Amino acid sequence: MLIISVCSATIPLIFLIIRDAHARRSTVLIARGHSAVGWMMKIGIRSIFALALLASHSIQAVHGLVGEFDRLAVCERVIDGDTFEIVSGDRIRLADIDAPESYEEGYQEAMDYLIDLIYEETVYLDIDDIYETDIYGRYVCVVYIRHNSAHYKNINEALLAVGHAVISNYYNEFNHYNWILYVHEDTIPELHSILLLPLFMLGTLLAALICRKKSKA
Ligand SMILES: [Ca+2]
Ligand SMILES: [Ca+2]
Ligand SMILES: [Ca+2]
Repeated sequence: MLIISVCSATIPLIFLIIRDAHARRSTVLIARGHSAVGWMMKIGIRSIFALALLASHSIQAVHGLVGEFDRLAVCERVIDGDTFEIVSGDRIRLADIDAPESYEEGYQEAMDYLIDLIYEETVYLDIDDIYETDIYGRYVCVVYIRHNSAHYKNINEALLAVGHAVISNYYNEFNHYNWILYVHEDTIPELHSILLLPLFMLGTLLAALICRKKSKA
């Protein structure tokens, strides 16, 4: 997801730079009275890029608020109340929470609760975009499951809500103050990103074609 965000922000930027270099040449032509239409096109293309940049930054701002789905997986084994394994063998550590260890009170209850929620279920993983894994190589995630036709359930928040885990905040992309137990699917920005990416590609391609056509003229 981070890659998509970076691309969405940088592709329009790169073309802005290319476009600017091209525009300097056009300005010389305009000054010589060669192209009045060129100046109009220059303004139009710049507007498109400005909108694209604005949209890409909006997506990134939204990411920080409500989360995203970086990966789909199936839970194969629950290790304790805050750690589980997916079918690929990767381990998932629930971000910013802590459930009791095997020698602590409440260990079994927390683990049983997590088993009830996710064992052999499809899980939607929002992986930490900053570090991705912790020092043990476990993916640090906020985990979601399908709750109903319109909502996902935030598992990290669910464990907190029933008291099987406590906040243990680390530096990562997540802020537990923003978590809500049931997230409406329309607020998951991944869906918007999927729609927006082809628009960026189309806009970029269009601009490249216009630049090329004008260069030939
Ligand atoms: Ca723990
Ligand atoms: Ca993420
Ligand atoms: Ca955090």
